[in-house]
Parts: sequence; structure tokens; C-alpha cells
Amino acid sequence: MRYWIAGCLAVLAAFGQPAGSAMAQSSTLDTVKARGQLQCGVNTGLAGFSAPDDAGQWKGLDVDMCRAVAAAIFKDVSKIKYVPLTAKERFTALQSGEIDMLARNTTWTMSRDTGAGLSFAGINYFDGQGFMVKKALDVVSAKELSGASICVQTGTTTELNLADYFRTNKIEYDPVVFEKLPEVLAAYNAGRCDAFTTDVSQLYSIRLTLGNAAEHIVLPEIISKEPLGPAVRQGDAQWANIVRWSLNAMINAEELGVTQANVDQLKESKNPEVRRLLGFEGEFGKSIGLDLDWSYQIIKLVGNYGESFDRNVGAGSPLGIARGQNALWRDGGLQYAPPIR
Ligand SMILES: N[C@@H](CCC(=O)N[C@@H](CS)C(=O)NCC(=O)O)C(=O)O
Repeated sequence: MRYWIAGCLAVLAAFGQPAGSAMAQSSTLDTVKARGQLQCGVNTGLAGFSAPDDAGQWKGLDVDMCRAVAAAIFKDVSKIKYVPLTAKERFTALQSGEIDMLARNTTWTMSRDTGAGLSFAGINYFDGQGFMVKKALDVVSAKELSGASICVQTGTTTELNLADYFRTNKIEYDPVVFEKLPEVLAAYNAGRCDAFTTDVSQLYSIRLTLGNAAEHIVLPEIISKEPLGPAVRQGDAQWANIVRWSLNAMINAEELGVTQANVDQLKESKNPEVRRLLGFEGEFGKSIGLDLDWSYQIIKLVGNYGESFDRNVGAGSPLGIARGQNALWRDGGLQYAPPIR
């Protein structure tokens, strides 16, 4: 018996274990540090969230989540390998250990958070699902889409919301389902479907790529809650904390008025909350395995949440999305981070 067990273990050792379970046992932070690079799963190309610019540099609100974590760990935002993933590929990439974190317009749902081997670390964009149609269709409400064909991508929350909405409103429709976004868009452009549905932020982003954006309208109905946020593999609490508190640091920095431009000046601040945020009081970095200046580095190298929002998707970007639900709680929005104390 003993021999058999030993033999079994030898076989296990020889063939190895799935990367995901092996990674969950060792610390993701140690793995990332030893590799000298954060492997971050992002969208294949969604302007404002994650897309390479003309110089090949990845930019976007989700990309800034990757950059914040790299800043906290390495004090260097170049130490990132961006792994572009489709909707269908994203969770397997995380489970298999191909990526350390996922920052890819991904909705936090109960089934994903509990059943898919992943944990969500916060919400970096409050979104909801909507519809886009060609203006020429002369439709002003989703309720007028009776009998319409609607393009949708598989592997998303979008498919189920679509079915729910039309069932609840007792409207007949014809779903046209594709695995990849370019296929969805080609079908929409070619008139194979009357409407395209996904998260509203993504509709605005995609509309800019359609040639004549003014020919398409986003209908007023928001049919779901889509809290988008970064996710990690289940089973490594320290790593989840690093990602969660990197986002919280950005939101708290906005609330405290700490920006990329004034962060060095504010090293002299007497405000105890600012002093804790910048690592001069308490030992908050230590508790997550990082240096005391972890959040200073995030603000210095990436900026606060509001700065990231504005330059990527907000007023300072081609998307021009209003802060809306993504404003800070004190400004009437939903962004609220627990305090660093
Ligand atoms: N937030 C939704 C939808 C996210 C999603 O994957 N949206 C599509 C439609 S815009 C997308 O990003 N596709 C790009 C791709 O798969 O490369 C989810 O988490 O399921």
C-alpha cells in the first residue's frame, strides 16, 4: 500500500498538476515577482477599456487596473504582459494560470464568483446592457423591436439578459449568436441583424469604430445591472487583496484629492487619511505583502480613479461618457471604497 501511494505521488509529480491548482497552492504574488512580470488578461480591443494605441501601447480603464497592480508590486508599469482574450476564453485563461488577473469588461455575477473558480475584487465600472440600432431603422425604444433579429456574442451575460428582457415584455425576437465580436459587427453592418446588444459602455466604444457613428443610436432602455470588475483565481486571499486594494486606493485617492500631479507635494500633508494612503502612517502595504509606498506608486504612475476614468472613457477621451453611476458616492454616484485604516 505504501509503495502504491508513493508510486501514485511519483506519477502525479511526473505529470504535474493543472497550472491553476498548482498556482493556488503557491502564492501568486511570489510567482509574479519571480517572473518579473504581471500577466494581465484584457479585451482583444475595446477602445477606452483595453486597446493598443497607434504606438502599440495598451490603454484603457481596464488596462489601468493592470498598471495599478504592477505599480503596487514593481513600482514599474512596464512590467506587464497583456494577454488579449475573447469573452469565451477569459475564464479558462485565469483558471489555467495563463494570466494572474483578468481586467476585461467582465460582469461580477454570483455564478462566476462562486462556481467558476474565480473571485471578483471590486467594481471599476458600473454598467448596464443596452441596444444599438441603425438610425435608418426608425426605432426609438427597445419595446419596438418586436420580430427583430438581434446580434449577440456568446460567453457573455448579454445572451441571458436578452432572453429575460424579451420574455418579460412578451416580445418575439430572433437572436443571432456569434462567438467573436468581429463576426457580430460584420453581421450588424451587413444588415443581418436589426440591433446589436451588449453593455452600454461597449456600445459607445464600438460605435466609434463603425465608420459613421452618427448613423447609429443607442436606445434608452438599460435592461440589466453589469457591475464590471477585475477578477482573480479563487484560493489566494493575499492576491485578491492586492487587486482589491489597488482599486480601492485609486478610488480613495480621488476622494482625498490626491492626484498624479500633486502626490509628491502631498507627501507633506498633515491629513491623517492622506498620510495613511501614501504610506506615512500605519503599515498597510505590509499586510498585503508589499512595500509601504504601494499606493503612492499607484497614484504616481497611474493616477486616481477619476483621472483614469476621464482620460480613458470620460470627458477627456473620444468616448466622452458622463461619470453617472461611476461618480464618487459623495457626488451622487456609486463609487465608494472602504477606507485605508
Ligand atoms: N460584461 C459582459 C459582456 C462582456 C463582453 O465580453 N462583451 C463583448 C461584446 S462588446 C466583448 O467584449 N467582446 C470582445 C471579444 O470577445 O473580443 C460579460 O462579462 O459577460
